[in-house]
Amino acid sequence: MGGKVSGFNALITTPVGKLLNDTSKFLSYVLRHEPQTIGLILDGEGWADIAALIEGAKRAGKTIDRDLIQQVVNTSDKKRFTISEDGLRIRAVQGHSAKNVAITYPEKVPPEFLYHGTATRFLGSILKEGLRPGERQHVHLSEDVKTATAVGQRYGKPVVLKIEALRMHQQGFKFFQAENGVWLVCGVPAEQLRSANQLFT
Ligand code: HQG
Repeated sequence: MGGKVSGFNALITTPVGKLLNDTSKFLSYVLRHEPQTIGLILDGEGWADIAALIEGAKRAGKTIDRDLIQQVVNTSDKKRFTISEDGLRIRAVQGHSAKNVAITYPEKVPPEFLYHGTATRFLGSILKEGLRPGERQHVHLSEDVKTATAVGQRYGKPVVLKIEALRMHQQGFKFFQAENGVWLVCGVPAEQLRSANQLFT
């Protein structure tokens, strides 16, 4: 899907902003989705060796170094990446589609409501089938309407669904929260969405 490669909201009009944005997209691609395209291996928790990442990028014709990686990590608007304490490894904190990655997220009790931003053109299907993770491993939910609207905007005219998260949790659904605050759930059944009956456009 179009949102598979993630952007970066820095000042992309400046050369430095553009470099950071391009590198962020590249890191999202290899650390979430297609590590094998540069011969990189992610472990089950999503970690990649930074030296191997730099080498793999070089072989693919992309010059990146530790400083640039660190800058992207520090300035990522959504805090997409983390570097390990020993400084040797990096991972994307959520959003994976790579099949061998299954990050152990802390299970948490969600707030009463969470929000999912999507495009109006997906609504018919979503209200029929519920929210599905698609190519990713989880459905992503936000704590506020503003963030969810920005997420939905990536695919067209945004619409935000209000999810009765606490009620779902009480019914046995497991909720997780990634380090960057994004809430994750395996899916949201259509009944939950219809009963909440709350749309923000
Ligand atoms: C939609 C960004 C039809 C779903 C964001 C979404 C997020 C359905 C799209 C993160 C459906 C999947 C994830 C159904 C779900 N029928 N469409 N039954 N169920 N959909 O990109 O949540 O910038 O995989 O509504 O901030 O948009 O990458 O998920 O529109 O946290 O760091 O299918 O990506 O972060 O799209 O975004 P995505 P998402 P980054």
